[in-house]
This record gives sequence, C-alpha cells and structure tokens, in this order.
Amino acid sequence: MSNLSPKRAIITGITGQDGSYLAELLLSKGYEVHGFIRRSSSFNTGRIDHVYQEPHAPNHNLILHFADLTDASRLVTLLNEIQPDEVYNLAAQSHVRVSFDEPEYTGDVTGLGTIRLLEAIRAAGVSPRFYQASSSEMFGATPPPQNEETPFYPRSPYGVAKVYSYWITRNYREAYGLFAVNGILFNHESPRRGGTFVTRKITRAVARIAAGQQSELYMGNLDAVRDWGYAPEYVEAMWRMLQHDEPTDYVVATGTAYSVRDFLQFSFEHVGLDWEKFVKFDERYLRPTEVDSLIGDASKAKDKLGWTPKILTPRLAQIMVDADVAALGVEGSRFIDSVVTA
Ligand code: NAP
Ligand code: G4F
Repeated sequence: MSNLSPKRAIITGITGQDGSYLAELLLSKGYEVHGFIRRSSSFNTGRIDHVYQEPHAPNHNLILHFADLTDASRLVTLLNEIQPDEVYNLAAQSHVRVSFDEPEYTGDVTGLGTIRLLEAIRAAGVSPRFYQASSSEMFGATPPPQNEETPFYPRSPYGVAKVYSYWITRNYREAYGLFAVNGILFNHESPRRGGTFVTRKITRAVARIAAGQQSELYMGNLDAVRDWGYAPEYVEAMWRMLQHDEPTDYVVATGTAYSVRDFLQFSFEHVGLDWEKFVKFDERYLRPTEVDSLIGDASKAKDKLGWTPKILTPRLAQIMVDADVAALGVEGSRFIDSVVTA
C-alpha cells in the first residue's frame, strides 16, 4: 500500500452478507471504501450500520453511493469519480429459488450487471483490480469434488447468469489485460446470512422454537449436500486474490460435505432439541431443478494464497444458533432447557 494515500476500493453489494464483512476487512487494512447501495423505501444498511461514518466527520473512509447494477451510466460516473484501485463485484440477485420466479431480472442483475461494471471501468479509463463473485452453483449437475478445471453445468437461472459473469470476467482479462479474477466460492454462511437461505432459516427457527415462539419449520429437499464455510474467512480469500501478482481464478471451499438434514441436526442438537419433532415438508421450497451435491477442492487457493478454512459446518451451525438465540434476547441454555422440558 502506498505511504502517500490509502488504497481506494469499491464494493458493490456492500449491504449484503459478504459486502459487510469485506468492508470491515478493508477498513481494518486502512482502505478508503466506497460502497454502492441501492435505493430502498426501507433501511437496507443494517449489516453495515456498525461501520457507518458520518459524511461530515473528518477523515471518514467509508463512503456510500447510490448505484444499481442495472444503471450503466451511473456506474461510469462513479468509476470516473472514485478512480478505484480495486473493485469487488458482490452485488447480485443471489437467491437460487427466487431466480426461477424472476429469471429475467436475475439475468439482468447477476449476469448483465457484471458487463455493465466492466464496461464502466473501460469507459471511465481506469484500470482497477477486479474481483467477480462467482459461485459453486455454476458447477450444478457436475459431480463433486469440484475445482477450477471442473466443467460448469448450471441448474438454475441464477447459475446460468453467474456462468455468463464468470466468462465475461475471463474475457476482459484476456481481451483487455484487466487484472480480473473469479472467486468461485462455495456456500458460506454467518449470523449475517439472509433469512431465506437454508442455514439461517434453520438457525432462526431453532432460536424461536427454543424460546417457544414457533412450533414448526417447513423445509424442502433435506438430501442436498453442501460445503458450508464461514463468511468472514471467505472475504479474506477475496482480498488475497487481488493482492496476488497473477490474475487467475480460484475455488474457495472447506472440502467437507454435509446434507441439509445434517445441518438441521447440528442446529437443533445445540439447544437440546430433536429436529424430527419440528420439521415438516413443504414442496414450495423445492426447485424445478436441484443441485444435489457441491463439495469444493480449494487446493489452489491454499497453495497460491495460503488460504485455509478454520470454521467447519458443525461449528458454524453452533455460531449461528448462538447468534440467533442472543438476538432474541434469550439468556442462553438455562432458558432453553426450561422450554425443552415444558
Ligand atoms: P447477499 O447477502 O444476497 O447480498 C447481495 C447484495 O447485492 C446486497 O447488498 C444487495 O442489496 C445487492 N444487490 C442486489 N441487487 C442489486 C442491484 N440491482 N444493484 C445493486 N446491488 C444489488 O449475497 P452474499 O451472500 O453476500 O453474496 C455476495 C455475492 O457472492 C453475490 O454475488 C452472490 O451471488 C455470490 N456468492 C455467494 C455465495 C454464498 O454462499 N453466500 C457463494 C457464492 C457466490 P440489498 O441489500 O439492497 O438487497
Ligand atoms: O441455502 P440455499 O438457498 O443455497 P444455495 O441454493 O446452495 O445457493 C447459495 O449458495 C450458492 C453457492 O453454491 C450461492 F451462489 C448462492 O448465491 C446462495 O448463496 O439452499 C441450499 C440447499 C438447496 O439444495 C435447497 O434446495 O438447501 C435446500 N433447501 C431445503 N429446504 C432449502 C430449503 N433451501 C432454502 N433456501 N429453503 C428451504 O426451505
């Protein structure tokens, strides 16, 4: 990092799970962070409120800008104004099930949004290092273990849109010499995970059931296997990719495999409950085409970036349950025990 001025980074999707952890990481490293947020009629900055800085405060280094990935001219204006050293493209319609309901919108934001941003970089005449949030969902039906050489076989409009973004990122690296990398991240979770993704849906329900506020949990396919890691560790990998001297693509994963059923068991067990007494099936949570098994091989990230995961799925489930119990204002296991025996 230059001694004269801090590095400037743009994060699209700063209000999301990963964007919020990445903002914390970059601020801790002394970056000036520019976060793109979408205008919303309700507050959408809950995940970054704790790092928010008053625009009038002297030397503030977190600056928020209204910008939507569907608005190309706005992206050009901001790229030109900010002159970033690094751009992290994390914004997306990121829910796989929802992508079947809103396929065109998903294609527009999750696919075409990336080309708008890459073209904005060219139009603004800047040459930042560029990170694209690619996804293990691109592997879809290709059996595990999956690594950087594994062929893509996406099984959802979301996965298809991410494949487009993956290839356009590679194309801009090859065509224009942009330092552009794809981080192919397997599922990663945290207490900040959106409430409709399976892990957080489970851990929120566990906390509420333990507190006597809910009695049932409706779920879809419990046989799906995922490689769930811990989001704060994954944003560290993103940053390391842009510090490396070679622009290339990386798989980021734990290499471990658990089913949704396993995650239910870890979560309910943590508060002393039997998941089978509470979980019911609802077909509305099934997908028209499912991704059965994602298990990543992150050897390249380990060798080239020195990145290894520390928190694995069983511990992750406990961290998330504890956070959701605390968020309900419940005072730990003493209260939970009384509910269980009631
Ligand atoms: P997330 O929590 O759903 O966050 C998505 C972010 O994108 C939010 O800040 C959202 O804003 C923003 N966004 C959505 N549509 C937008 C638009 N049209 N213009 C501008 N911003 C928009 O996702 P995440 O879990 O942090 O994931 C970050 C990225 O990694 C996503 O691209 C996701 O597809 C990808 N990914 C995630 C995982 C995972 O397991 N978490 C794995 C692989 C890849 P609002 O807050 O206003 O909704
Ligand atoms: O938590 P999920 O919705 O995550 P999914 O579909 O794997 O996608 C996530 O990970 C991708 C990386 O591979 C990201 F790119 C993407 O943005 C997102 O973060 O579902 C996980 C599994 C699926 O197989 C689903 O069918 O859980 C199964 N499932 C079973 N019952 C459920 C439910 N999923 C949800 N959301 N809700 C259920 O009730």
